[in-house]
Amino acid sequence: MSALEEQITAIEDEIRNTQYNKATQGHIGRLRAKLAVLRLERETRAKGKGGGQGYAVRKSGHATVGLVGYPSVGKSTLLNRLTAAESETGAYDFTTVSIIPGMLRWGGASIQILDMPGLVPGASRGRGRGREVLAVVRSVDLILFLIDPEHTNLRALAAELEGAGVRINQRPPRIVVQKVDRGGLTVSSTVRLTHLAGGLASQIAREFGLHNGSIVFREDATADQLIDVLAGNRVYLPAILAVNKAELLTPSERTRLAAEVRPFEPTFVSARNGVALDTLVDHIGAALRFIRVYVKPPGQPADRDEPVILRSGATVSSLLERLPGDLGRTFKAAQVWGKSARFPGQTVGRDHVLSDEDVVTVLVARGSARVAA
Ligand SMILES: Nc1nc2c(ncn2[C@@H]2O[C@H](COP(=O)(O)OP(=O)(O)O)[C@@H](O)[C@H]2O)c(=O)[nH]1
Ligand SMILES: [Mg+2]
Repeated sequence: MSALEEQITAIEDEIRNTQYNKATQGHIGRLRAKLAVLRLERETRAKGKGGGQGYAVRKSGHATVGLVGYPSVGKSTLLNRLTAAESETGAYDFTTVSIIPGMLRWGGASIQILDMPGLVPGASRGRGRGREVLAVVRSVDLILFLIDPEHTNLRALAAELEGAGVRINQRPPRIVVQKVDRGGLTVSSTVRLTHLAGGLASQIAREFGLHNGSIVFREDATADQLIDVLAGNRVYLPAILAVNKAELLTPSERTRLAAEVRPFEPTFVSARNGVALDTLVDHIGAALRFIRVYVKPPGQPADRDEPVILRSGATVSSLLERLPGDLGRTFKAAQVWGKSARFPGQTVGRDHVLSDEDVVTVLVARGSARVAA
């Protein structure tokens, strides 16, 4: 074991063996910060050695879903059932050694599903090509966890993702950090801090080498949340859960399993028998939060037959990227009718956030071709 690995293990052990309470919360917070810094160092070294490169997966479609689960739970079977992909299946572990994509249609949107090699404990530390798989997981739009009656340890699976900097069903902490050259460190907050009182926030910041600058808390954040912001390489992804091989479970076993995995609300499916797959696809579609936007050329009716599919939170800019022509350059303004408009036909700029079923007219600068799409 390298000296770095030894330090990491020692701190992990100490955290595990320290009872968390008011008296120890500061100590544990500092240990967690030290650990996060050492893990970042490990990442940097792994990248330098050519590890963590990730698989070359071409993203296509309106969104990408990563199928994440232990080996043999039926990920490849499910992918083959949902899409036209041909992913190898087998009754033994490690069948899927590369990442297989498949495409699914849902309400006018095409959704790419990636069958990942099964995650094994220790993946985030590099076991079983774990680092490469996790690098791909970081780039998806939605995680679909798949478990089966034999592999129900969702917590351990989630922990591997956590270790790779993925935050599941959380929003980014409302903490703003700014770094400057001199003048010391100021910590302020708009709310009372209960987890990071008494100088703990600045102690944690120092572990990350932040000695000059400011930290502003807009929520009562935990040490882990501050560490996430300081580490800076976290991704925040939505996730849903399906339980495969559900035909093997009695109703009461289902109820018990559902209670175990809360707050997830699992969809019970049988990939092999094709049971409840439509329900699962609907859950995937809903979780991706698509919106439909209709383009209306000036002076003409909107094209209601072919909406442009975007993700919730998309702006006029995201729409421009999806339309033919060089609208990013020639764009002047847009007019919007629908839920996102304050009044019908409101004139907006590129940063305007669109809503489902908005109608949009794109206006281009004089001299360029007038009309969008
Ligand atoms: N009983 C049962 N077995 C299934 C189901 N789906 C897949 N399997 C079996 O589980 C084994 C592993 O499937 P595979 O798709 O290769 O799993 P992966 O390693 O997660 O990709 C195979 O023998 C499948 O036939 C299911 O719904 N019910
Ligand atoms: Mg497989």
